[in-house]
Amino acid sequence: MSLSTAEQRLIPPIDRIDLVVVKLPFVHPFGTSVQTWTHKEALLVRLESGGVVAWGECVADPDPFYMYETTVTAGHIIRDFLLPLVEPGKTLAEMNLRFSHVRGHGMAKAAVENALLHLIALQEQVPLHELLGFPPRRIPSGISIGLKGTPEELLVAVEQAVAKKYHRVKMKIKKGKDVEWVRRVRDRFPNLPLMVDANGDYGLNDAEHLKQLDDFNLMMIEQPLSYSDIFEHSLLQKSLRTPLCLDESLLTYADAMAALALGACRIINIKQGRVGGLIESLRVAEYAAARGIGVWSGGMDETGIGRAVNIHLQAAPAFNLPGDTSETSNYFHEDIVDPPVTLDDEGFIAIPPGPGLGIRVIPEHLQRYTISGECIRS
Ligand code: OSB
Ligand code: MG
Repeated sequence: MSLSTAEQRLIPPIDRIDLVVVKLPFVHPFGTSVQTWTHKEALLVRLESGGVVAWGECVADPDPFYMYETTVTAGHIIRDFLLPLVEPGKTLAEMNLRFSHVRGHGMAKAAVENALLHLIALQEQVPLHELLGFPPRRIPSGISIGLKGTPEELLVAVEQAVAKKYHRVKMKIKKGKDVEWVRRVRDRFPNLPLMVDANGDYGLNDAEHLKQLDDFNLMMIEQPLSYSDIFEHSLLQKSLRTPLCLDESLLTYADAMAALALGACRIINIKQGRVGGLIESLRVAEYAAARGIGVWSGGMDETGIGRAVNIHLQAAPAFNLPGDTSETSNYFHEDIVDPPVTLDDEGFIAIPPGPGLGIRVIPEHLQRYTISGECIRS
């Protein structure tokens, strides 16, 4: 399998490692049932090797409201437990085996793995998707629209997304902002590929209420029940026609196996950071896709570094549904990388060409949005 080629790559000697935290204001607040974020704060891993500089973005938020990891816990785990396991001359497969000694903390692991894969791709002068084993393809776009104050505001946002030709639109829901809000969008856009994401706001005792969503021909309902549940989703799925999609509940390959075996979902959202990196994501994606499960790449409102990683990952054919990768302008007035992500006139995203991620970190922008920096090794 092509995947093994990336796993068998050797870790290069590393001259310098920095952990940098950036904080960028969002164009508009991003509301979910668990938190409203006004900024993207992200921990970046910077590697320097033989004059080549590579980056990995940790997808953890500064708070533990989506997932238990935070930028601070990720810094701690990376500095004190993961980097000591990164040994030049060993393969990435060996590194991942060592990383498995650290329980959980997939976002921290992914940040290190992403940076190393970026470094290796740059040194070999190949695009990341090629290092992972996949030829380029146009990536169908999707957008995640946060909770709004009124249904009218939501309709404006959906209208803008439709005009951009996004291949599917996801709207966040929570108790009190669900069935009627979906009805409003559906009435206005009867044929739009539409889905909802509850970020775990409901319980199994809301099953009758959620059943009403079956009337709207939704592509899926993402994570209706608890972030830590798989079993109850399998009960809920039996009572709904609409496919369920798991996000928060799937932290590992074993979680995905359990979810599929129980029939807890028909679709999975893979956030490469949540499952511990690109190599692990491809294992999970290929496992699920081979069993007829819909697979797509989620997002964490990443800066241009993490966004580029998600785009390269989606070159893999196992990602068989449009994901949550939307245009840079949907998040930031100004990003830390060039070029920004844009859609073509058919709503596709081109994989940025060139070695590595195909993007350039803009030093002045990086400096403008950096809130802390720490050199770990030099
Ligand atoms: O549940 O998918 C989610 C963003 C932050 C935390 C959780 C989620 C999201 C998104 C946005 O839905 C995805 C994106 O646009 O990157
Ligand atoms: Mg989600």
